[in-house]
Amino acid sequence: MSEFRSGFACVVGRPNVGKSTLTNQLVGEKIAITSKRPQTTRHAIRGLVHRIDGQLILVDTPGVHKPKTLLGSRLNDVVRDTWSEVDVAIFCVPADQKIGPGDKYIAQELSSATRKPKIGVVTKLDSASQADIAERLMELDALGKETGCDWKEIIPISAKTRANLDVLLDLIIPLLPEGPALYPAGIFTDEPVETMVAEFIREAALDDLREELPHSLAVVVESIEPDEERSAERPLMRIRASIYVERDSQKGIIIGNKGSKLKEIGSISRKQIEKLIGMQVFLDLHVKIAPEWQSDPKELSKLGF
Ligand SMILES: Nc1nc2c(ncn2[C@@H]2O[C@H](COP(=O)(O)OP(=O)(O)OP(=O)(O)O)[C@@H](O)[C@H]2O)c(=O)[nH]1
Ligand SMILES: [Mg+2]
Repeated sequence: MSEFRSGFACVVGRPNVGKSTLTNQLVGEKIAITSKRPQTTRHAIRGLVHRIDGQLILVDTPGVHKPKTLLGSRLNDVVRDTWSEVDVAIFCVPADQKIGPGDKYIAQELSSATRKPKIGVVTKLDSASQADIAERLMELDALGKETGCDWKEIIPISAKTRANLDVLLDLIIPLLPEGPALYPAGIFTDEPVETMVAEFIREAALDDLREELPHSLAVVVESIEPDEERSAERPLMRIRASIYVERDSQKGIIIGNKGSKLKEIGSISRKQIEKLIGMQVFLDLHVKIAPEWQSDPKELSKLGF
């Protein structure tokens, strides 16, 4: 019988190509928030895949892009730091868009950053025609040769329909070093509860937002405390969180007409938070302004970047 393997694989690519959706599907739990807007993920998120033949620690990363703000360049740095630490890199391009200069830039950087094995993945298989998928696979093959990425394998997948997800895992596990499990069974992520709560709130707020507003949002959990007046049979967690925006006009959008938008953000995220912590939650949300926080080093560090 072959030895048990364990190690790290990062998921990289341009914004919005489906990295977080893929990570969640491989892990089998929602650990990373997703949205139809680009630049959703803002930190490296570890997710665990437990198998009989090995343990894979997936690292979902922010989409690499041309930065317009200090936040953007810090996010790109997060990705570069991750490349050098993993055993395998999973490079994603979407089936429904031609490979372009953004993908080439990332592949070149990845190639010079690490000599570790790389897998080329065409995502969103369900959203493209057979002809488009074939074209994308050929483009990805050519990109690998051009940039020196030298893909170990190239595979089309769909996180939505789960097509080829097990095949992808079968390709990754043998590339990990032999060794014992690094995390106990039953754990899906090492993200702190505060971070997951803040992210669920941000995801609920992102829904339906237009133009630059998604980028202007940040969420900070101020406190998580059990309600002392509740009995042990009916516990309640009180969570206080702040949603930051950059301008007064944005504050109005997040609060909505008579508070309707804020109420909706609360009720959508509360369901996910209750599932996460396994008890009833009272969510106290406040909207605050941090002018130009995406480009202000002091504000960025206050917000955890
Ligand atoms: N049709 C289809 N849509 C998908 C699939 N995977 C992801 N998407 C959609 O693509 C959009 C972006 O998905 P994310 O997983 O947030 O993308 P990401 O690469 O993590 O984006 P950033 O965090 O911004 O870098 C969302 O609207 C997803 O629902 C898929 O397999 N099929
Ligand atoms: Mg993401």
